[in-house]
Amino acid sequence: MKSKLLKLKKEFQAELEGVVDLRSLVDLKNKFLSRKRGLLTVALKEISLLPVEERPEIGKLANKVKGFMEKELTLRQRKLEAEEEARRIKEAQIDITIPGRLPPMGGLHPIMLVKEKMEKIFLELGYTVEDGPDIETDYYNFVALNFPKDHPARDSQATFLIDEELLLRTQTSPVQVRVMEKREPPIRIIVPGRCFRRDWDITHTPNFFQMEGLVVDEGITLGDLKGTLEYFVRQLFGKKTKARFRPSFFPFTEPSADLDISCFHCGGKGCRLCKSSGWIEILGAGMVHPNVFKVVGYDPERYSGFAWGMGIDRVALILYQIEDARLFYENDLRFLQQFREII
Ligand code: 2NM
Repeated sequence: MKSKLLKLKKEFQAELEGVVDLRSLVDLKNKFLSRKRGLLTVALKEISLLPVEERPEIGKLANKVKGFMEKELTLRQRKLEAEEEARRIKEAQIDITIPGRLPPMGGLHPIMLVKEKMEKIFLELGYTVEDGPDIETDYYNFVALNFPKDHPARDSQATFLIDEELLLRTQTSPVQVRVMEKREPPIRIIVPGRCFRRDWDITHTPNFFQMEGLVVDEGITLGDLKGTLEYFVRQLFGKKTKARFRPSFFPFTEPSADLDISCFHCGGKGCRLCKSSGWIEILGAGMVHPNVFKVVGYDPERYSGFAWGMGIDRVALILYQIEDARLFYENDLRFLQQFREII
């Protein structure tokens, strides 16, 4: 029995040499120590068949062999696990010298690019930027701006009405009214912002951006209006741009004018952009109507002023020569990504 135990120990040691991974280690453990058929387990059970006087010595030896096997198995298991961990780390090792993959970069929407360009021109002239609510009252959007009760713009066909009183603003001019109510002249402001009209075709979307401006002080003349807006279009479209004013009509200005610029694409010779006319309409403007001043409590005898308004979407269409205004609101990345670097 003694030699059998020693033989088992030798056999175990020899086989342990051949163990290269955790799986063969488990096999080895089962072969010798499995609770039912393990070779040592079976040998231990045989001890009870020995004569009583031999049992203590053999039992002691058997327990020593068992302890030895268990200890060796544990040590080997730790070693194999450490090796495997080291291998995994090595395989997963990150090469920190490889250049990183850039995260997708966002950029400004073309309408915002144009808005910022326009704002910069007026900020340099000392104007401030104002804003106000998208949802307006009939009073600020129409009444205060001298629209007659039956004006076509007040029709539900043209305007998004919320109820009797509220609507989505159709221009940003209600903000100018609110500013004039709160402040005394001199006023020198621009008002970019979202506007809403019930339109949807290649040059109109129901949601669009407008930039309006207002100057009020003593002694402001049509000459100031012309000088300011000519300077503005030259800054925006280039020094060679010519401007021409045509008589027009708005309820809130008198006199009123539309401003055309010479086509910056063909230089005025006539092309697709200017529809062969050589001129492109850019904005509407005029001297603020005395009725508007009365509404906000300014004395029209003392103060005069000019105001203008233009579509930012429209300017973006013209500047970037885009075919269809609806592209601005479809959020197709193939379209938007083309503007990433234009500033
Ligand atoms: C335009 C054209 C002409 C305008 C007038 C005013 C106000 F509030 F002062 F009366 N704000 N904006 C104005 C004048 C707007 O848009 C085409």
